[in-house]
Amino acid sequence: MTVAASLDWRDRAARLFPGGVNSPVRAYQAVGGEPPLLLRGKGPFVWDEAGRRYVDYVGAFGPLLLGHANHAVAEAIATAAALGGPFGVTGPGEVRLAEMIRARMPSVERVRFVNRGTEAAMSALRVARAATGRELIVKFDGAYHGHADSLLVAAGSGAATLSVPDSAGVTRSVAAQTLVATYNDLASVEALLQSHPRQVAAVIVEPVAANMGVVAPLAGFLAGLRELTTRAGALLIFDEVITGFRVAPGGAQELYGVRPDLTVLGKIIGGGLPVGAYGGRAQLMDLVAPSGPVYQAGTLSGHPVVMAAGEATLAQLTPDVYVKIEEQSARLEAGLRVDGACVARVGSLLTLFFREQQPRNFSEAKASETRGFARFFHSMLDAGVVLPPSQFEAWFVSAAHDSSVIDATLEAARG
Ligand code: KE4
Repeated sequence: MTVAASLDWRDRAARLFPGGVNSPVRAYQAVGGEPPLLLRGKGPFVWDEAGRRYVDYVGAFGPLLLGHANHAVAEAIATAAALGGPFGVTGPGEVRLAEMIRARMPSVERVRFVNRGTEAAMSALRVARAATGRELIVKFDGAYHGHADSLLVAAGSGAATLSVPDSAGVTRSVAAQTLVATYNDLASVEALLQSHPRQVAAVIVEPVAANMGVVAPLAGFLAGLRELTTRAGALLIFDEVITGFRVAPGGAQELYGVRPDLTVLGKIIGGGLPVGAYGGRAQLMDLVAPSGPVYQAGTLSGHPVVMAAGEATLAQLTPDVYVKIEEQSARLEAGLRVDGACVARVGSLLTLFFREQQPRNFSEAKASETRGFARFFHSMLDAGVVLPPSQFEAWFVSAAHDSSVIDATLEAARG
């Protein structure tokens, strides 16, 4: 494609989509410059309109744990698409994928497929409110659970506080039902639960925070949340949209040995196609229509092509694949030496923070030198490595990132 042609695409996109994009992070506002026009991907690589190849650490922001255009996933999609549908009734693909999820995450006794993580998180909150008869929820400053109104709130100080909306169009009354605590700070959660006795329906947490950059749970944090919520009669919801089937075969709940009441899923279980799911204890999930009074529905939920992509993905995630991903991710972490920056990593999730110490919460993450990150981002892009365009995103290492790809990445980072 000629440069003129690619400029034409950008001009047309700018006139069609808000900010020229269909999701804000893709506009590169946090790092500046024009996003490349990427037309093809295979394994760990993507190519732009001029045929330039990049090592890709965006990985569709998490779904592509097997890399781009995985052969078995692409075949499964083509086969399922050729069979027509969806048919408006439950199909074998939904059953098979749900059984694979449950086999890996025993806490998910029942599950409902939806079409994206936002929908899954929103629905899980509805179940929690119905199950407890309570209205308030607790989330963590810097955590992202999709763009449902009640989850688009910012903390004030980051300590226990009532919230104000951080998006136009979210009403103060909706935001006021969301309380915000500080990640890795059990006291901030306890303070909220004590100051709102018998009012909190659930605490929702990214068990490994990945939307403030990667921030690991401190020892005892997740177990502490389990204890605090149980004692308060509130549900514990793990948002495993990113961590699910990535940080371990059974996600963060397996890695840290903490069993949530409800789990929110997405990304990897769709193999790169639009998907979400929420699930948990049967007694809770049987509250969902048509077996119970919690209404939730979706035209394309459980789409056979999406189910086939998810099934083909999970089927390839064998123990030795996790070992390989861990080895390569550890090599990347060990080799990344950038002045003024430190590496935070959990499994194949990694962030290079432009600060001296790994942050333990969003306030510390926000103190990173984001201009330094932007400079680094562009130096890597110029060197043929495309990173997520924000200091507050995770790099996603895939099973396709082999030693030669990691070495090329480290070479690029040395500048
Ligand atoms: P979706 O509605 O975008 O499928 O999922 C929302 C969501 C829920 N929970 C967690 C932990 C998430 O990370 C996300 C979405 N992740 C972002 C990237 N950090 C999606 C990228 C984007 O918004 O374009």
